Amino acid sequence: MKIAILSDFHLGYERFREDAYAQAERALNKAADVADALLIPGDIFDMRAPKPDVIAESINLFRNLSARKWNAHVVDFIGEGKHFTKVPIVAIPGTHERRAQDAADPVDILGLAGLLVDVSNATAVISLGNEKIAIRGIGGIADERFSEVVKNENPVPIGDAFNIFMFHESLYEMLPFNEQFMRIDELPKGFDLYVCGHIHNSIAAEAHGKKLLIPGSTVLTQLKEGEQGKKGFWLFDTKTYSSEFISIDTREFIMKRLDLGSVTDQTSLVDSVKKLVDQAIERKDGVPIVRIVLEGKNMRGLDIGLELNDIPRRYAGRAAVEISKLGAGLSEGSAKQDSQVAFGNMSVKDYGMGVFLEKIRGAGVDIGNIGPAELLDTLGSEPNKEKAVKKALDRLISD
Ligand SMILES: [Mn+2]
Repeated sequence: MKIAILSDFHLGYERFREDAYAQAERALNKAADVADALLIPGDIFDMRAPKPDVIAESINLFRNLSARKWNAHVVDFIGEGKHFTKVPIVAIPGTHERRAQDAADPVDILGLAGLLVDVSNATAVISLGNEKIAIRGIGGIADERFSEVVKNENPVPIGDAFNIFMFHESLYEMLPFNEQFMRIDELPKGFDLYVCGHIHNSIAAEAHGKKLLIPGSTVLTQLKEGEQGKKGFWLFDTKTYSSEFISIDTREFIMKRLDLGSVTDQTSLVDSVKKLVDQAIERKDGVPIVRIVLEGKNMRGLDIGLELNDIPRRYAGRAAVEISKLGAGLSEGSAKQDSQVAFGNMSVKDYGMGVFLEKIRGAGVDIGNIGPAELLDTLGSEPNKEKAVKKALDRLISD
């Protein structure tokens, strides 16, 4: 059976809203052309409560896919929930869609509408001819809880099928900056293939001697150096145990660095930035995204703000220019500005989580097994403040 693995569409992502939709559609259609089944390991949506027009977009996408002729079908479903379609499109919610336990997330909505099969805490069996594949999923959860959930759930392969474990988490081997991230060898054993979302560049690795495939996102979200690579999906063939990365057309992203130490005055700063942007967009189609990172010490006290702010406007229609001053010595040691610069490169959610963790640590509270992310989620799951606090306390005590 040929299986396409595609992930992290981030539908509704404000910054590149049209790209998110167009590139997801391109990837899904191309995947449906060549594969018998589609696996989507999370972050179909960019948020846990997408606006109705984003939900409408997603329904359009998946209804068109469902209307195609599929030879493979979902024939069995074991575990939490139900399946409402036989169309072989199987997904889990990611961290962006994650809500408190028992609350419906937007992937649930697509599952209930019969547009895909949601396998968070379940196994779906897909059959084609006399071949069966079984996909066991665990939806995206807080990183610090994943090892524990895997231990408790103890996902096991089923007999008489090619078994796939699908999840959406940070893995320490790929993101070695948090000790709490899952190690690859902690993944459940005995599966024939491991499929993971969450990480936004495509990776082929190994877990327990089997392939671990991470497709990466179909849209740019972080503007990091690693995102300059091609976007697309993995096509895996169970017959030959081989995989191939199939790329899609996407808006181009080019990142360039400028050493402030080499810049002598205001005019040469502006000229240098423009020169880098011009080089980046030379012979490029469409409107590429260009990020210029200013590095090194600003020894001459150049006023970086004003004149550079005008550059993105000058390139309107030709390039989406972002000039990042992170680590560029703007603050020259001022702690207040440092924290603002750091915040500038962080999502509001991550920043909020940092503040929340700091407060918890400061209060000397042991929150046990529940994990700060789950706790924050529970607190945010109720519009009524008193109810939210009661719910969070209940969880703390029961955990
Ligand atoms: Mn993602």
